[in-house]
Order: sequence, then C-alpha cells, then structure tokens
Amino acid sequence: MPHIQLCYITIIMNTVILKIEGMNCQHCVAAVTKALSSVPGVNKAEVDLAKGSARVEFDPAKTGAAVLIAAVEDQGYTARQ
Ligand SMILES: [Cu+2]
Repeated sequence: MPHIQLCYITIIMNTVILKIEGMNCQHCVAAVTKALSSVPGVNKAEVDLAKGSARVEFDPAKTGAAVLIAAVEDQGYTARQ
C-alpha cells in the first residue's frame, strides 16, 4: 500500500468593508477595484458604487485594513473602515 500524505494549507481570510468617498462612475469603480486587487494578499475586492463601499477579502498574514485604505487613497479617493 502506498503511503499518501496529504498536506493541507489553511489560509484564513479576513473580510473588511471600507467606506469609500469620491467615486461617481464606473471608471472610479474600476480604479478602486484595481488598486485593492493589486495589494499583495488580497483575494477578492468587490466595489459597490451605489453604496460607496468596498468589500475586500484578504489574507491577514500578508496585509491589513490600513494598507487597503492607503491603496485606495493613492488613487485619490477617501477610504475608512
Ligand atoms: Cu469616475
């Protein structure tokens, strides 16, 4: 019988909702989504124009809310948790 060892790597994702001010069209949504998605450790970023918010799923070992906020503010928008 072959011995098969399975190795499970568990990554626990955190989710944060950011309030974003300054978005007024789909171009803004695309810019914010791209900025958030480019942060190392971000798994998923969903930006909602109507609500003025972003839901970001990230690996807390690699990044955090402050980094995400900085990435959004780099694009000229205001973000807070
Ligand atoms: Cu815009």
